[in-house]
Amino acid sequence: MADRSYRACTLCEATCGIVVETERDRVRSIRGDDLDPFSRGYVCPKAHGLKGLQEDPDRVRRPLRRTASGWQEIPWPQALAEAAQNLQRVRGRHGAESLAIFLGNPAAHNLGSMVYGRVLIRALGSRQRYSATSVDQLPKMISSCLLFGEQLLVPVPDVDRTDYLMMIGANPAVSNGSLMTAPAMPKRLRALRERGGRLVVVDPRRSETARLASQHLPIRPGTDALFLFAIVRTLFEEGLVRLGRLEPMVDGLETVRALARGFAPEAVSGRVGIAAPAIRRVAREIAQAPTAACYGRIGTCTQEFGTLASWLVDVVNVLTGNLDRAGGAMFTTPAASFQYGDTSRKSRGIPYGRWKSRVRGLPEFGGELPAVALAEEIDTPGEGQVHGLVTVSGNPVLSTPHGARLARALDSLDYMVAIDFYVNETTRHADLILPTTAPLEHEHYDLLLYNLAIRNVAKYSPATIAAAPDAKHDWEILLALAAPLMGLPSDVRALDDRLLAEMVSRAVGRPGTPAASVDPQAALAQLGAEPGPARVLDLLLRTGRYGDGFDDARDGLSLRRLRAAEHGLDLGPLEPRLPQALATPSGKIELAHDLLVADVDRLRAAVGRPSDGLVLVGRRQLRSNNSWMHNVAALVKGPERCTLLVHPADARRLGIADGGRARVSSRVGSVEAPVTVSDEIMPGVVSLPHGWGHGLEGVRLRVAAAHPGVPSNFLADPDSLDALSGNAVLNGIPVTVEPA
Ligand SMILES: Nc1nc2c(c(=O)[nH]1)N[C@H]1C(S)=C(S)[C@@H](COP(=O)(O)OP(=O)(O)OC[C@H]3O[C@@H](n4cnc5c(=O)[nH]c(N)nc54)[C@H](O)[C@@H]3O)O[C@H]1N2
Ligand SMILES: Nc1nc2c(c(=O)[nH]1)N[C@H]1C(S)=C(S)[C@@H](COP(=O)(O)OP(=O)(O)OC[C@H]3O[C@@H](n4cnc5c(=O)[nH]c(N)nc54)[C@H](O)[C@@H]3O)O[C@H]1N2
Ligand code: SF4
Ligand SMILES: [Mo]
Repeated sequence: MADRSYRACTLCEATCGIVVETERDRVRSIRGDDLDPFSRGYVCPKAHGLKGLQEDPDRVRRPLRRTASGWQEIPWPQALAEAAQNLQRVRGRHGAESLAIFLGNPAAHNLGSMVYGRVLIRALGSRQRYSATSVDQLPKMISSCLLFGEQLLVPVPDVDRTDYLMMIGANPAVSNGSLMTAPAMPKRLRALRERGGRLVVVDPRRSETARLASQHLPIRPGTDALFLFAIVRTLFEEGLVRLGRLEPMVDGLETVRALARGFAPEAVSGRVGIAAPAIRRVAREIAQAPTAACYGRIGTCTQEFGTLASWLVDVVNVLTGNLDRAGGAMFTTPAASFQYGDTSRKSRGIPYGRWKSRVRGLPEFGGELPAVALAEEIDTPGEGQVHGLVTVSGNPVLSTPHGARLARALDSLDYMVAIDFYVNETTRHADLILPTTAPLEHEHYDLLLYNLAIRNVAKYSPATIAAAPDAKHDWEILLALAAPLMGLPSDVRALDDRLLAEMVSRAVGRPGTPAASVDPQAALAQLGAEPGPARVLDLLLRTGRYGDGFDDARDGLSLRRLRAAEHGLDLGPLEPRLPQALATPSGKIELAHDLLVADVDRLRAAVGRPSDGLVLVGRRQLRSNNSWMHNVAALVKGPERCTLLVHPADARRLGIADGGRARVSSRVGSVEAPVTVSDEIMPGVVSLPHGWGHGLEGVRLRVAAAHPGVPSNFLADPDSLDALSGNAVLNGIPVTVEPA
């Protein structure tokens, strides 16, 4: 008899509900869960890939230690002891700042890492902290922090109710959405059109989303801030600014008006590649639509003016009165969150630039340094040089700029430990690989993504498959490494009890929450003795916005209630949260923070700049997931996907043909890829997907090795960044292309 388990897919941000049928702990089938109130049966082909991942013979299942003759399996107690000893040895010899950590994307999709990643970070006690954030959404987090006072207070488009959606630098028909948790985006976008709404897509490529749109505006990469400023300027010039109920909440309006003067549509149009009348038309349409939302994603972040572009997206939402109203761009009210209602944050100021990176002086944000600095911090000698590294679910050799240099730097480390279940382009450099359980083997809750969902939702996923008796979850490994670094006995259970007590004392007794009058000891007792992230989740649920406040008789959320709702809970449409949610020093929306205003000079200088020539952008593909899942046969079969997309006019000029091969070169590297000629990409722009390049020596991915592709980030230049945030430029990289 088959068992059936209902859970969320954890591969991307859409959180689709899936039904997994198993028999004796083997997956029989995976399909969309029709009864999930949020995804209603929708899944993409990657969900089924979870079966391939579960069964993958290349997946590492026991700790691997590097030896002169190759990888050697060692028992867990020995592996954890060795890791702790070596990290302490490096710290003893070179100081706390010599240890670095890189947290990759799946850490944001893993409950254990979300809860305990910060514990290992604290235990390392180093400022050398890196993550995928700075090759992704960092500019949006800074912009939200400046505008609203909180980095996770990111507005999401109210997709299901809006009349007008402008999407800039996002392709949710393929990515299934980002900083916008919304399963079944293709269906939601079609529904928007069917109810008479308009979808405008601003993208250098006629993407899969652009094909669903009312209008596609091809834009020259990296010029979104100019485009958006021209819209802002038009709104002011044509008297279209209507703050509505936001009026008393906004500070800095006149500064924005003054700044926008230099960016008339006619002045920027040549650089942006969109005609001035088209820019004006979009501005009028947004202002005049009953409701509208402007949404920018990775194309607006991973570029030279990422923070300005991210900020201007919300400036447009504010100026048109669409922020925080139904059908506009709204804030989620999550059921469980480390941030929600934490009023103590309000006075802390902007966590930006409190320290700088050692080699290049790049600013910290939220305690992290930009990923573009990691390689130089390892390979540049001197006081504070990085000698030891922990990676957690990250593959920075493929995912961050100039991967070839990073790969060399990793080899020069004194010690590296990777928490990951594959020997891939990054972990092949480790001295020790500590494998974790696979997604179906651990319980889950989207603590992060449900802060950004387009409806208020909550869903708990139980473990579907029992992990092997000697397998370890991310959280167990994180705590096992943290304890000795904190000078504590390596007793995961004791450390977890201690951490929980700290969290409880912070979470209960806060005025205005359901647990305002709860006694910490009583709360601790109710959370039980079982260590791990589940009881932390229970704490956050019960003390959160919809919580039962530790009163079983009350009609509120607890983990027990959530578990009983096995398909997940819909807690309703988004509701206005301003001004209460604002956490800025002034308590207002700070529309023109000094840091942003100062950066506008840099943008102004770009208006008259000559074109960069041919530039490279990325593209996501439905069956890929960043740099992994390429070892699942069903997801890589078929024609080669890692191809260079070239416009026919460019192909003619360059002498390259569809199906031929081309050499693409940038300041830092060169790769050779097959060519696809198509007018879906605009002239002057070429595109390569990222996350490929599995042909590197030492990678143990047998399926991926047969479809290796090329590492596009060997072309990305670590010197090219959004100066304000330090975020990498991954789109708009100047390249030359020639026949290979
Ligand atoms: N050129 C270019 N570069 C990009 C991007 C782009 O658009 N263009 N996108 C950027 C973005 S948005 C991101 S988020 C980054 C992603 O880049 P990274 O953060 O480096 O992450 P991934 O490439 O997804 O690699 C994930 C790793 O985690 C492992 N893993 C998966 N699940 C788990 C788990 O539960 N536990 C543990 N311990 N390990 C696990 C996988 O085996 C894999 O090694 O790439 C960035 N790089
Ligand atoms: N199938 C699949 N889904 C994924 C992922 C995956 O790897 N594969 N990764 C997940 C992750 S980690 C993330 S962060 C999200 C990202 O989700 P999205 O932000 O939707 O990312 P992309 O699909 O890369 O779409 C970015 C678009 O920006 C365009 N673009 C490039 N440069 C510019 C520019 O300068 N200006 C403008 N306006 N547009 C530009 C590109 O042509 C592309 O169409 O996707 C997630 N979902
Ligand atoms: S869109 Fe695909 S990968 Fe993303 S959560 Fe849904 S099924 Fe998983
Ligand atoms: Mo990402």
